[in-house]
Amino acid sequence: MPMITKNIALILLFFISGNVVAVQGYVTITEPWIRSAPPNAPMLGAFMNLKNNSDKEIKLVKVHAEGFKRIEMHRTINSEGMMMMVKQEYIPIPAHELVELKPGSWHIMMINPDSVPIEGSSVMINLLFDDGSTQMVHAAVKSSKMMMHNHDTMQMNKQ
Ligand SMILES: [Cu+2]
Repeated sequence: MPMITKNIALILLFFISGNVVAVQGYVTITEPWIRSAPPNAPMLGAFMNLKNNSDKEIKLVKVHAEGFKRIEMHRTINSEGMMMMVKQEYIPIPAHELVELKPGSWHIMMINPDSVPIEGSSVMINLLFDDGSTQMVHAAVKSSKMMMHNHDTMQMNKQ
């Protein structure tokens, strides 16, 4: 019983602090979000920060969410001046490093939604890592303008 109480306390703590969404295993996930898209969009990009707190590389190997036909891991690369998305078997998170899934870089591609989630809603995403740990995050659906305030290239959108 004391163990369960402790876990509940931890969960509450992370709920209250808001920013840190999940701390289990060796990967800390923060700021999960999905870029809002038109109602007929065939796919949506999901983004988050993955911090590896361990001494070994950890790979994100599988992503699942209800209501999507298929979910892939992608990386956007510049190939002779053309930006293109390339499907990845996994997303590597080097020891002690932070990998930012963000537009134009690594991202999760959520393909063929039953219905495109509306802005302001959230989608539960399950992540499986190669150390056997799984995590669940609630990704808020937002426009990219709202979420890019940290990035220099999007400073012009700030009021
Ligand atoms: Cu993609």
